[in-house]
Amino acid sequence: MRIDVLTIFPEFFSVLDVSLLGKARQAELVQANVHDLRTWAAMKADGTPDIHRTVDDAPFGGGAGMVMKADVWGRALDDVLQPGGVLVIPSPAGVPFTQALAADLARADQIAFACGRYEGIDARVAEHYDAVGFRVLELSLGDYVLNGGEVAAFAMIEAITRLIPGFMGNAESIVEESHADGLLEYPSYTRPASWRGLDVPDVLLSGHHGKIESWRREQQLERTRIRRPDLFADPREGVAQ
Ligand code: JQB
Repeated sequence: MRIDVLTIFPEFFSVLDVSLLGKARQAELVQANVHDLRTWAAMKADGTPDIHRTVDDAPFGGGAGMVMKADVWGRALDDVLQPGGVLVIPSPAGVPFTQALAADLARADQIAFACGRYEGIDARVAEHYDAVGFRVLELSLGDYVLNGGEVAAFAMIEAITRLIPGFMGNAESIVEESHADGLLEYPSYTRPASWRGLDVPDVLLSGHHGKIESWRREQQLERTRIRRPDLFADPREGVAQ
């Protein structure tokens, strides 16, 4: 898989090298390229030089803040997007990013992340790349407001790359974890069996695999019911298969 990140803060992604993605990169399962959007802001839409490398302008219709310019994004994405590539635009107004989408995107040949700032990217950018045949996804990391797309893109990259076939040694550890079956994880414990007066549940020390399995399922159901009633209503919501 090839990942391209376009951002006015390329230095933010230096931590990609030391994160889990570092391993996938070493195994040559992922090629990650981080681009400074201002590379494509050296000239204005009319072809004259822009010494300020401007990436934003005032919104049509008025209002607070600035909007990222379509012409700058267009030049950048024309250079970076490969045929068949997926364009992901993190946005607080996007559809929710889920485990199902992560699993889907783990099969892509290329994902280009367009990280906006200010009040976001001129809406015609998504519209254009959709119109010319690319898969364009405006995705939200969650229902809270960030200052830009970078943190969201980073989280999505981690969620996607760890699902690339061959990335983790142990396929079971992915199947068993949170959200793989639409329920929250059961609680986990390790030694010591007693700590600060708190004991590990007896069943886990019993060696009775059937009882352990049903206890864990019970814990998953109870946790999900209490903490995530939205998932409990339809446990397979947001899950691939
Ligand atoms: C600019 C972003 C997010 C990208 C995701 C999430 O665009 C805005 N609109 C209102 C308030 C703040 C912004 C700032 N902003 C680009 C941009 C926010 C993504 C974002 C996001 N994905 N919250 N915020 N879950």
